[in-house]
Amino acid sequence: MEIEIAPGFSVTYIEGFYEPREADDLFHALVGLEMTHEEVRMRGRLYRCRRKTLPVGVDYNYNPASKSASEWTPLMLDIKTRVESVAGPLDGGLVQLYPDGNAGIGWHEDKHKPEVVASLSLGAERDFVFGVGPTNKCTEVWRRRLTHGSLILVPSQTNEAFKHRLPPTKRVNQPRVNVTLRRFTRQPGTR
Ligand SMILES: O=C(O)CCC(=O)C(=O)O
Repeated sequence: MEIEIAPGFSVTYIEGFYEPREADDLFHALVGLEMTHEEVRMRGRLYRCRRKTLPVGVDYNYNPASKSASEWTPLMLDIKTRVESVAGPLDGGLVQLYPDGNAGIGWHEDKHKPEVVASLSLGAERDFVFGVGPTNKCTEVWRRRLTHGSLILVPSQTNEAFKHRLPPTKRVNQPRVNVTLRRFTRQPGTR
């Protein structure tokens, strides 16, 4: 389903992209992966995030502290192939574990102008928000609760015109896994 998040800007949201039983299996396989806390370097300081991450396939230098990618595994290649059936060719991926509602991700746009960002949600339902304006004063324009097994496709125009975030929430005390796959217009390793 194509959804207009603001006049002229859309995303595609596919509820049940993985049906519940498959989504459960995938969630359990991914939650068992070895992931390490995400670290972000900002204004010379290193911050340790609550969420854990595992980059796969292609190095994605979105932050000076971003990690090197691991090799594709059969599990990750299966996900990539399945997501490519609706998103077209994809380069690399990032698996993220939000252990509970205290973990989130702040306002940002995806760096290096990906042509498309395909984002798969598994586990606890969390709100995903788009906003406009500078990072410290971003105004929310659209919000959607992303369900277990759903996929959201964000085209480059929407990624570049808006920031997005996953706000922390007291409502959730269960883990969520996100797999984000991207197609880049140029080598992501170049800063
Ligand atoms: O977990 C999510 O749904 C959002 C992830 C995200 O914004 C990102 O990886 O850039």
